Amino acid sequence: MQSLFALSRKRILLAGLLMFSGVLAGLAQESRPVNYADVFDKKEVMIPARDGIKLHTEIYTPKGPGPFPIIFERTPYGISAPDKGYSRSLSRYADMIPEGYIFVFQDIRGRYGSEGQFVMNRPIHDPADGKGADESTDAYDTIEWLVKNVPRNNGRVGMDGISYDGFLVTMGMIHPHPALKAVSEQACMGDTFLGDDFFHNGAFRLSYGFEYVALLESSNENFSFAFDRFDVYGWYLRLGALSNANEKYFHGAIPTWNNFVAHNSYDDFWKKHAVAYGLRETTVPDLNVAGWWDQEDFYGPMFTYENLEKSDTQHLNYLVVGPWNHGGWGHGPGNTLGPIPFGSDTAVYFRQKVEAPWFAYWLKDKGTLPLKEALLFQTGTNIWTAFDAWPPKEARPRNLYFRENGALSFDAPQSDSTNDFDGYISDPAHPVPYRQRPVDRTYPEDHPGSWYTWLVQDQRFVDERPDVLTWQTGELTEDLTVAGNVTAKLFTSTTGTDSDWVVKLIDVYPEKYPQDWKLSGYELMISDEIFRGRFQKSMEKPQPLQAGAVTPFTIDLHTANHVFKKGHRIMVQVQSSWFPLYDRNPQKFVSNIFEAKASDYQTATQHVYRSKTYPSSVEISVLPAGVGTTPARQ
Ligand code: PG9
Repeated sequence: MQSLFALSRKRILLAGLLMFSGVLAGLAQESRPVNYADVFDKKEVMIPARDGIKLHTEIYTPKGPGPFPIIFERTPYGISAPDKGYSRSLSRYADMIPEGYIFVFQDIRGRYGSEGQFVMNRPIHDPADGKGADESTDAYDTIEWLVKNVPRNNGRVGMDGISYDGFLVTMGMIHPHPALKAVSEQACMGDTFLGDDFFHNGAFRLSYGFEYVALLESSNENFSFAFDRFDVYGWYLRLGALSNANEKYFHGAIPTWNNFVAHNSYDDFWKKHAVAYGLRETTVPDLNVAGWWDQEDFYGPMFTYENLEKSDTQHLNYLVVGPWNHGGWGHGPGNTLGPIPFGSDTAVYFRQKVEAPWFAYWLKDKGTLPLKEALLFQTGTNIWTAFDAWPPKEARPRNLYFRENGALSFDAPQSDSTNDFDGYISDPAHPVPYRQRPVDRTYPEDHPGSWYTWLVQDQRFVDERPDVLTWQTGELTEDLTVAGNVTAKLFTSTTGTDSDWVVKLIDVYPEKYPQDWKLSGYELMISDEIFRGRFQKSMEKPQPLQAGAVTPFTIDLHTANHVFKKGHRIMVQVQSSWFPLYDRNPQKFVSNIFEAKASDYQTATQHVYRSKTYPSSVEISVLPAGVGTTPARQ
């Protein structure tokens, strides 16, 4: 999580204390901080799970008479302040503390103060194992203990959490404890092979995967891998073939890295670690929360919402998406992301007008629900919009076709000449950087770090590269509203037998933009994704591509709620590497890329076709003006 790793734990604590060293009345206003000791009685306990493992838990009960509902958050990142002061997690709930809740924070098994063994995204246990325990049963057992043992609780519990903590919320929804009355899963990872932290469509997230597993599995406390340089682009390039990670650094001691090596396709291992494996029905009211520019887990909350919709007969499943990076709604104002302004404090709006009322409604019978179904920030216009369903049924698919001379058009190509393609040479020795260099480490402790905002970086930094193809429209003569699915439909060939395809949908600002000069000509990514060619036919059974053959790829670029404004242009870029976030494809089919040798990496000539027979395009969902979207209450 950004807030956790952007600062060291000691500095997090200091920041928390500085922010909150005042009185209760000032809590909701970040400018008037509070002294937690005046507000809460703190208790530290070890709560037994069904298999006897004890889980380290901190309980913060307000001093008033109560009764109070419980807000429960579980985490692998350590709940306690280093000096045994007040948990860092409290600061996230500043807008809910004045309402009167008992806050409970827990280290999950195998992390920090809890007993047992940590397992990354621990799957649901085999039901045949009567003594089995997992994150779902640990949540259940803890809730059972809390409602029986914590004085002045009102018998209702809510679970909340971002990212890994959000994954733990989704686990809590599986066979939930009857006292669990509402949850908010926020940026949970849904499937780490298909679309979240570790792989996207089978392409391995090298820098993120390497640094994250070192962080979580080197010890039972967070650990920061020591790089010998600031710009890790060069470090990962020098790492060479992926097999060097274990040979030179991990030496087989990092379980999740070993699992990457052992499970290099979408096998049962990944399916069992995915949220959908255990969470098959809507059981408790759930507010799914996602950020349009979440650099870690956008797939997870969107898929979880979509998945739970299928069984949501009681209307318990809701969606909020804002203009945020990973967890960006949980702290700060949310009025900008990098250089992109949003015209209002979107994160404050979420915390005060959505999250706090959500829990007050379900846990305190207070007020009304803050949303009808889906509340989504519309980027480009900077307004909140409300939908009865997401994606909206009223949107119509339209193809933006790749055309000659770098044009992008709603008109399909009519010619079928053998030259109707654009091409480049993809060289694994010179991969395209995914963000502007220097590429600093993922979670730096000593400086702000660019990982958190790379998805909004100006894509002009790769415009001139010969291995990045660009097509764009002319200046739009009227606003174009995109609401719903975005899908790339490519026809490509490669001289190799494996290949990655990266597609980006970009909003190009006018060359002169007096409203905000620094955004003149800015190329802002709206949707993006990568696909590893070996999985073109099957995610389970990777196969070589046929060298030189035109091969279709359908790449889900997820959903967007964006207005391309009059005077802007729409751009699509295609490239074959995004390094070092994604490992380099050897471009020669090998049975396991984690075991590839340096000599397996080779250059390939890539073609992207744009003919009548092979009309590559990006399909967008266009909303007719005034249809389907209502500006939400601000
Ligand atoms: N995105 C983080 C994560 C990584 C891997 C697995 C689960 C979560 C996080 O921020 O917690």
